[in-house]
Amino acid sequence: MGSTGRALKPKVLGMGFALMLLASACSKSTASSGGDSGYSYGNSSTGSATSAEPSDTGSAGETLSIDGQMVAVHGTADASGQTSVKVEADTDDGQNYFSPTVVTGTPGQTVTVQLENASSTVPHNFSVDGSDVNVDLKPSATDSVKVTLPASGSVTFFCEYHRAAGMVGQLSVG
Ligand SMILES: [Cu+2]
Repeated sequence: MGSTGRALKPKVLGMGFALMLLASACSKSTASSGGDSGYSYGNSSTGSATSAEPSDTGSAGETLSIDGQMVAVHGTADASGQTSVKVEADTDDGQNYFSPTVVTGTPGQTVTVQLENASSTVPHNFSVDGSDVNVDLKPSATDSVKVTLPASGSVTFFCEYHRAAGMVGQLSVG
């Protein structure tokens, strides 16, 4: 009995893990910046239209897997019971993104997406996977388009110019 020569095999941490640690250590912290949302909606609209506004509730560095990519979450908006929802396309420090990243609502709900390209220099686009929704947004342009939320699960919306760079979001029903 008794085996001899038990080799010690050092366990090497994966590169990916090390990178994750690095990334979380570097996540930008903009503490104590009150009221930096930049949203200011006038109350001049008439009628009973209601609009969901993105809620950017802290949690900096939150990511979500959308369209097969890990993307930074720039807020979530709940469109349940609303007739419209605002979605901004923007570019910050070379990063192209939508805000909110996730729009939730009820199964099959139709909602008007009020689009705004918040960048004054970069053209964007709003398209919904599997539908004919495809809206070009010149710099600083606004537009609106009706979308139908899925019967279940979620569908991807994306900028057709920056989809591969992670400019994607999600229409999702609970
Ligand atoms: Cu874009």
